[in-house]
Amino acid sequence: MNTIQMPQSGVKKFFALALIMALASSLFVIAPQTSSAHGYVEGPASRAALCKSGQNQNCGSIVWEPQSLEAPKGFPAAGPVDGKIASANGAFPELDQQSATRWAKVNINSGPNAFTWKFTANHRTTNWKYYITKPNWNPNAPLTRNSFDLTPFCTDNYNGTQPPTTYTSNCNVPARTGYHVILAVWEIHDTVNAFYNVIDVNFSGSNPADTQPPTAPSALAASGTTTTSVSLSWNASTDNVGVSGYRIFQGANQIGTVSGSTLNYTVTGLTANTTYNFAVRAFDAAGNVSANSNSISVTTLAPSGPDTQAPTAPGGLHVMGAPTSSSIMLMWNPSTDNVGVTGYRIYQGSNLVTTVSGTATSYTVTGLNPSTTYSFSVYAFDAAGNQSAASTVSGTTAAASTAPAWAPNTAYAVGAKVTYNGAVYECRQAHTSIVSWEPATTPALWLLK
Ligand SMILES: [Cu+2]
Repeated sequence: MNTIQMPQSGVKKFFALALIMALASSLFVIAPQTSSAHGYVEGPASRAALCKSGQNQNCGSIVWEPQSLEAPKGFPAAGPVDGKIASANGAFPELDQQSATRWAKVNINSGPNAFTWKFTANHRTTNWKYYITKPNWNPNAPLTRNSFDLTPFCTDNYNGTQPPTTYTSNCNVPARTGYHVILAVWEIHDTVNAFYNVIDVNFSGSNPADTQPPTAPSALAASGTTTTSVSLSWNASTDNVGVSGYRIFQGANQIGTVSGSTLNYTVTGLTANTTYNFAVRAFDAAGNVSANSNSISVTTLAPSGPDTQAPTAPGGLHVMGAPTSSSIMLMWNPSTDNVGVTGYRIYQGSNLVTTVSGTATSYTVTGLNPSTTYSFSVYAFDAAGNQSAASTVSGTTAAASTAPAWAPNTAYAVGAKVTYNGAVYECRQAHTSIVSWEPATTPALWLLK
């Protein structure tokens, strides 16, 4: 178990720093952010997670939504600007306060560690990456790219598929002593954004590191196979300290996690008459992971008779990110079906806008009017023409922007706003524009608002 070390007093110093930070941040206009929410690191607990649990104080509104630290993807070339890395670009400015004593710390050891994300919407994922501050970083200065070793110590690729609602990366944390900050980045596959979480850690060196992984689970077997599900069971692993849990893999992807005392898992949402491979791995509290169990291949049953069963309604339908003045991005979780989901129909009010494929989980509705509320419905359908019940959500477009259109051969100062392809961008570095430096392709120069 990781323990939490509370911040030491240094109260005077902290308030002086807080005042300076408050004055500094009041110089900037913080744009209201309505981004929807999608996940955070719960173990070792992120700065925002410790705000939610109350171990960090005076955190601002992040206590209600530690899952909302969203900014453009592509760190370190793009992503949140220096000084606003911990707040994912400033929507939660308290998180950018930085001193050796401002934040509670989680004790960890170098070597194998498990990083567990909790997702409120488990979107298709490109990867998770983990960075750590340099050995000689300054814990009393704002976090910048220069604070971090910009080569991630861990990259966990996920190939654009959908993770389970709780997902663990197993990483080797480099050797450090004392207080450091780990930056965990979740890169969403089908949007322009990523989620940025900092974790305040203390390398105590007090516990000898556990580096011995559990034995591999054995005798993995399948039972109760249906057209869309299969039940897996296995024999327990052993470990020098204790088995914390098991991870279930379908092909290369982790599809679920169970506790160390659970020796079975039911896989659902499969497609009929299709072959899948499964394996299970055990892990311990230090994040050591066993070798794979035996792997098994299972073929789901073919449907008998005509298919009359409709897919489930798309779950978790939501508006993703901030709508522009003319577009709204919809996202949902995949429907399941006894045979397979062929596609989704997207309606604006009662009008069919489009049909997308059964593997799509997002669609951007365009051609909308500014400052207008729209109602959208999404239905899943299968190859036999069965259609699910509707999932419905409403969204409101942004006000029409008064910012001028972006143009080449123009001098832009930091903070200047322009419109480009219907979206508003803010200049992050003074420059004179040229053709090929359009805002959409130069994240180092322009921040999508
Ligand atoms: Cu989303």
